[in-house]
Amino acid sequence: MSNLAAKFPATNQSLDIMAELDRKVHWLSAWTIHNANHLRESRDGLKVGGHQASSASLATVMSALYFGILRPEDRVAVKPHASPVFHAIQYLFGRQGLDQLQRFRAFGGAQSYPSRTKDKDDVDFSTGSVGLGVAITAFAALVQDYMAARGALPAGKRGRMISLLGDAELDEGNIYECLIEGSKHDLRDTWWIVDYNRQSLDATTTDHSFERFGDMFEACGWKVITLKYGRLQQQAFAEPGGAALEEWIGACPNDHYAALTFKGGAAWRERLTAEIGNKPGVAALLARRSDEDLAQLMTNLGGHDLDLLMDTFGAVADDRPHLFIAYTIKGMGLPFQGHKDNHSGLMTETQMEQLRLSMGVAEGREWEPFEGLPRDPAEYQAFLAAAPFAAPVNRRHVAPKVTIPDRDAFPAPTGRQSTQVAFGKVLNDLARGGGDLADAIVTTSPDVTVSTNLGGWVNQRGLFSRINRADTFRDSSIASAQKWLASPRGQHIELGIAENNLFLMLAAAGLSGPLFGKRLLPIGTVYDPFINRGLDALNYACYQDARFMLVATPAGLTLAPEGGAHQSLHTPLIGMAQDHLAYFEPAFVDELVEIMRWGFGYMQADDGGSIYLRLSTRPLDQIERTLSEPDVGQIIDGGYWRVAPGPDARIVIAYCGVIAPEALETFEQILEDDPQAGLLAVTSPDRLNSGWSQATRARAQGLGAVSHVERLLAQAPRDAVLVTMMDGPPATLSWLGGVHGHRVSPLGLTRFGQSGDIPDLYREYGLDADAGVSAAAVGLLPVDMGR
Ligand SMILES: Cc1ncc(C[n+]2csc(CCOP(=O)(O)OP(=O)(O)O)c2C)c(N)n1
Ligand SMILES: [Mg+2]
Repeated sequence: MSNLAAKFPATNQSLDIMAELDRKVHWLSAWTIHNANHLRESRDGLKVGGHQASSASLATVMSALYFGILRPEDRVAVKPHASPVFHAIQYLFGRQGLDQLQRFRAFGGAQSYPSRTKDKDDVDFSTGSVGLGVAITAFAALVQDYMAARGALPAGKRGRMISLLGDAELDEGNIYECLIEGSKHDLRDTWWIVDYNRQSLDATTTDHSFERFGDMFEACGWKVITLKYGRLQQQAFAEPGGAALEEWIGACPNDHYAALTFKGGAAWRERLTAEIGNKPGVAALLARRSDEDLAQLMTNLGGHDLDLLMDTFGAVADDRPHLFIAYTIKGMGLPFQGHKDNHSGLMTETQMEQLRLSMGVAEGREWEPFEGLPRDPAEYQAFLAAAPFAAPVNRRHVAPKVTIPDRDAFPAPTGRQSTQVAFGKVLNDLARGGGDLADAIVTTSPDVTVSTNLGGWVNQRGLFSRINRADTFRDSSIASAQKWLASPRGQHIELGIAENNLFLMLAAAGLSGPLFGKRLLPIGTVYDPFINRGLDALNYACYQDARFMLVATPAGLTLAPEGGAHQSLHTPLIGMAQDHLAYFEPAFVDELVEIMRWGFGYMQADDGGSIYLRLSTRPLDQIERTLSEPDVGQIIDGGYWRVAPGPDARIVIAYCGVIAPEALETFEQILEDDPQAGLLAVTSPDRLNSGWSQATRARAQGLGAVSHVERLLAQAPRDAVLVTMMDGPPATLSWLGGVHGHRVSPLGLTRFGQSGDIPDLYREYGLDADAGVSAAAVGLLPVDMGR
């Protein structure tokens, strides 16, 4: 028996208390938005916003969940624009401060959309970009299975991963990508609860496509439960004339239903009388109700019926994924309920005043948690304290760190190598060597596992599946370099070709520490150009501070014969611009190995982040060298001088990544004219650039700070020309000129690529040594002579 049942054995009593608290949730969420828009001082004249209608739509569903159904191990992604409801509920639980509510949407206050990183109450998943918060719950359920298979979850502590979503969110394609992936992995413990108010942002949705949605989910193994009619309606349907009413509601177009909801009781009566008033029993059924009662009856949809919601959620006894379609009314109980324009609508001061009076809230006591409710506050407090969700359980774990083995565990491959192959070898070595780090790594890839060189790792660590799956080819003695054996012990999660899913998988696995108490170090591989396909999901993963290593390979024009559709041009700028993601593009494998080793630590550091490695299939002759500790420090900080410029240098070549041989060739040719020229290797334009910004900010605050790039470029005489070379946008490096005011001749890609071999393509796109030398020569010319 739950605490709640033990303490409040009379179900009716607890339901009544819950219904009263639900009223309070409605009130507080509306009031919080009102306060932000109408009462708080505005300094910039901007509309603050907040979604009173969207909040009212989902409030009762959320009350049912949080006050009765949820357990601490359950995790919830809340519909973004129901954030005020979430904060109100947390406030009633005593887990959200009044100050935060009063500063809703203000700096330092409760966030407009639930945010794991910015909100002070306990947000499980950030939401905001619709659709992504839905799908991440499925991936979190998969991660939970992965944890359970390793015995990393305490017995009986598997939670349900729950998404509360708007119906228009179901138009987002990433949901169906996730649905398909989920069915491949025998998804379980996932609930998606649709706030089916048949309104999106712009208008009322006109069709009844939900019958189709149900079919789609059922085809993917989900149980679909529709909560269409509330108990009042169900009772009315049982009265004489009720069948006609039910039939009428079933056939009523969404927009008509919404418009009548807005107009209210008299309009319902007029319409129902006109359309079914002559059917047996209907006139009497209507006559037995006042206009107000009739309006209440017609808006008593399943998603607003606490009793029904409790029964429905409470009755789920299995772990099948569940889709609940909860019929609701957008703006339920508010003056603009049902109005097609209510998405951004705000109640006026007068309307709010009326709501206050109807809620029994005394003026000046609007924020009082239990104001206007019939019972003693202590009774509500006791009820809330006894709710299963309120159990004093730590919901945000601080997982122990995984020890990174010393350098011996990371032997840099020797000989002619590409960074992509070397990446595969590093993982292969880790898999073979074993240990905590290897055990904490989980890899994932959207159907490019083999072609991104994860094969060796998978051969040793296997694929993850809740049930053992044989490797049929191996069992049939058919030769293959690749084992494809799946088991609960496997450490690679194979995904279909859907890059959104890759990033959501990385997001979920990258939150395993705080969510499940054990740290995973997820590594995802993808073809670099297809980062674009999942870019919003990547941003979403970073936004909530999930930690992962993204290995994007192959990249750039250098992928020569594969042609323009596979050559990524602009991803370096994504890497530079993306917050919480450190982008590296090493040329040599010893650099790569050091970056990976450091990266596993960075992924775990409190002030760390995720890693993006942009790699290549082009084999390069490696530099014979042993890196010292300071060398490694410079590689991690973003660059180092391969040849430092002399005091009279006129040219400096700065390159990043796989273009290293052409940069060296350019440099060697220039040496003939400029024996003091310099050669700068950039391993991370992102780290150099962000270090510079940080130092600039620190200096503005009066702190002494010099960034790595400033120190590096201080060695180049001020009138030297920087020739920057990059298999990517010239802008990735051309900003280097701004650091100390060097002139820059930037080389890089500004046009789509095409098939060819490297010499042809580098010549065509101006990335060969000839182009480098010309760029240097042009850079040296005075401005009025063609520069
Ligand atoms: C990816 C994305 N596109 C657009 C938006 C802007 N937007 C916010 S809410 C919304 C419609 C929401 O409708 P629904 O999901 O039905 O929620 P309701 O408010 O009706 O509960 C849109 C288009 C967004 N937040 N994310
Ligand atoms: Mg909607």
